[in-house]
Amino acid sequence: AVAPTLAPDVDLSNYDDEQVKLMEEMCIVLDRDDKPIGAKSKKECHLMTNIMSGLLHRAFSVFLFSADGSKLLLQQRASEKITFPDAWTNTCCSHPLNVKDELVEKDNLGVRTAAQRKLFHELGIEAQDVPLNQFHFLTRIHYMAPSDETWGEHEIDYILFMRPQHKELVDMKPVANEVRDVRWVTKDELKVLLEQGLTPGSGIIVTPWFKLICDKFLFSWWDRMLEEGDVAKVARSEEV
Ligand code: DMA
Ligand code: MN
Repeated sequence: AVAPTLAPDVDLSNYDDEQVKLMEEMCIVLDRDDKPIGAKSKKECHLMTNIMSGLLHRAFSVFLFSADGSKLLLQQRASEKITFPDAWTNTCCSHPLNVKDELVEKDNLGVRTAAQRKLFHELGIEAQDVPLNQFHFLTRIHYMAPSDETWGEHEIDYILFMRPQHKELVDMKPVANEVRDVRWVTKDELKVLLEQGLTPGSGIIVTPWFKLICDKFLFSWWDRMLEEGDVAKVARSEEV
């Protein structure tokens, strides 16, 4: 059973109405072995007070590539986001919710279903352009990171790659209170962005999970994807 958590009356009145409403979504609460043990609101899951007492939830991070694999789609989070506003990050991140479709564990179907839902919700990418069977699961990472004194993340994050082949760059229509900007970057352009993220005064912020994934895995996986010519092969060798 999940321990009770505090939901103190944090003042959300200065935030975007839609972002506040999304704090009512029910996330999947996990034990240390990634086993679902219950559900808590997105608000409860992202309060540092609860995170400090060990509350952990399930998440995903999508990396969407161009058809030739040379470019990765990045987003800059909207200023309206309650956690990590204005930070540059991978294509799309969010949480599978505590609903039947998104709890399915076989072949990570629940996580892939949530990823397809959020690519449309944040970036206006049509489901038919990002079919469920083209998401490739690479690995999971367990991490914790504060955003400010009140909010933060503590997740087991499922990393998904996709490289759709039907056109060079997928069509999108970013949603203003989710995404401030988007950019397709090459490996070298990404390295410059990460350097800027480390340079005080550059005005560039990079999310902690994206930085972690870049530091640990992304560039070697990206190289292998191009060598193999097939993202599925990289995924099969990486699965845990
Ligand atoms: C949460 O992403 C997931 C990770 C991996 C940090 P998010 O804050 O973008 O979630 P949402 O889009 O649901 O607000
Ligand atoms: Mn989260």
